Amino acid sequence: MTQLINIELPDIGDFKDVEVIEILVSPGDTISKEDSLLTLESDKATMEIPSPETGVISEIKISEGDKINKGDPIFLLKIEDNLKNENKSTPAKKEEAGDLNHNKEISKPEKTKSNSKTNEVIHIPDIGDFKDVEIIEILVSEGDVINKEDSLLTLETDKATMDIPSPLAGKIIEVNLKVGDRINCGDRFGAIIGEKSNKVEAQSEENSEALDESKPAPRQFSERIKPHQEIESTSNSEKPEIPGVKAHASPAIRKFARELGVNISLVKGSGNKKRITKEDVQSFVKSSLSNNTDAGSHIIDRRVNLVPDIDFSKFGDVEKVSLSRIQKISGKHLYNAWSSIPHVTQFDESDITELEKFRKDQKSAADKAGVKVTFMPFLMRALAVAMAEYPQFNASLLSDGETLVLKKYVNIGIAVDTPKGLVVPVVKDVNKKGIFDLAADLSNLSNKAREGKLTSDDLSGGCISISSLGGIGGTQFTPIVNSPEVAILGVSKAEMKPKWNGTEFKPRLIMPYSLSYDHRVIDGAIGVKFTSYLSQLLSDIRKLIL
Ligand code: CAO
Repeated sequence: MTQLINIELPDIGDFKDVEVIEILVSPGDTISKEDSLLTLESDKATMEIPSPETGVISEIKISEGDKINKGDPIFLLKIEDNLKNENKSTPAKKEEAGDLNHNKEISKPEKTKSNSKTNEVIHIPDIGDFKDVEIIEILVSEGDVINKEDSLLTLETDKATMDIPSPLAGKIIEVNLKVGDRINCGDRFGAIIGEKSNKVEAQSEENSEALDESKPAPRQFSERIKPHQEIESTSNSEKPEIPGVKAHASPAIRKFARELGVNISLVKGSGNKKRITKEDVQSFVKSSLSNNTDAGSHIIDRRVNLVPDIDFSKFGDVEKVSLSRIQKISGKHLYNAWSSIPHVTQFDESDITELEKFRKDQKSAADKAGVKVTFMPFLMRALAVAMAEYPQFNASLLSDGETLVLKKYVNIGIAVDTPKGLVVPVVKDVNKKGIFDLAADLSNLSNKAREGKLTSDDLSGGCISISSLGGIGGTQFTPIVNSPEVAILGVSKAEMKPKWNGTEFKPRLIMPYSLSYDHRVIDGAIGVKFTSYLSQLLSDIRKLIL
């Protein structure tokens, strides 16, 4: 038996409006109880939220960037008896997410000397219900000059990572802990010669009696970043991690990666337990940008809007509205596809006068079969035949930028306009189906799309897409390739036009269309051969059954 359950965000301590920075699963993924579903991040803590049950992800109800709270619906999970975990459903454990609201506690360092520059012992603050938490990174060394709130160390449990911030600005004079130590609230981290102000003034430090002049000049926190040459590079010759694979990185590193627009799941960690360090992120950016490879395309994941925000209210009344969930998801996908695929769009048209006659002739048969036959089933069928002739259109380019996967099945995604935004359900095995079957599949999927009832299976496995605006209008447009596919057909409105047949002008029904394709995979000559062939198939539909 199959059961659908709503997964809500469990108790995550005192946090409110915590940002979703990574969704670690996709619709259709089979997950086990306790597998991480998503990563949340506040200023100082990153938490992974585990699944309370074993099942298949049916729907994702949040998007990256959303701010969520306890009780918000996050996923719809399909539980099948054969997948069901023996244990009864348990909410994500509070002790794992914990109360990470520790900043209030850490601002009480113990004074060891009363001076304008005071030596302060830094203790581990209250870190909620955590016990014996492992230090996975020490981010400062003796002699470092840091600002208040700079991260001192990173702690990790299996579900949460948190940075412990410095309670004050100053110079680190002692570090008593090391990576791998397990610590608890109140443990001594080290000591700092503190400043009253948040910012460290280099000059006042020089004048300080408390500083040991014999030691090398203190380095600013940021100077500890090694130059790129010294870093063992995450070069493009090494395959990036598979997208979606859990990335181990502290909140500070995740923030840093986000600022650079890096998809952290693609960065290979060189730190303790393969943790991603700041250097790894820098190295990834450097190698991605300097090598003219596809990896550069990974650095655009989150930079959906690069234009600085303007205060439009200066010019008149404004209102802010949030994009729909579908728009947020498809926006990132479209942005990535548009930015990473070198698009070419080939315009063409086909004389579909005979096709239209045939379509109308089939009306009563179609009515009997209970289907509505528009141009779409013919377009799908014609595309399937053309893809068999030109197999590079039924392909995906792997992330190495050098390997093409040729597909032996033909599934076609159809862009469907819904009140909540654009979705692309997939009609399966188009090459094996007749016109009426395709019409039925299309009607079923577009109805489900408009009712918001598409399943992950409906949305996956596409080989090429069709975006048809022909029912609405327009002459031509340039659709965006729906990656990892390599081509998309954009269909515009068919109209009667005078066509010269060698002796006279005759009224013919002409359908314009555009084919956008990935120029890394498809050459221009092949592109136009493909659209010409498609034109022939649609002009003489007898060829569709040959
Ligand atoms: N030229 C002229 N008429 C066309 C046509 C074309 N290219 N395509 C469709 N039509 C006609 C249909 O034949 C139908 O007319 P009849 O009722 O007289 O038969 C009418 O327009 C409406 O068709 P439809 O849109 O309901 O059905 P469809 O099978 O052509 O398309 C679907 C189905 C789901 C693709 C469509 O409804 C849809 O959502 N289109 C929008 C896709 C979109 O938004 N793309 C943009 C993506 S990028 O933002």
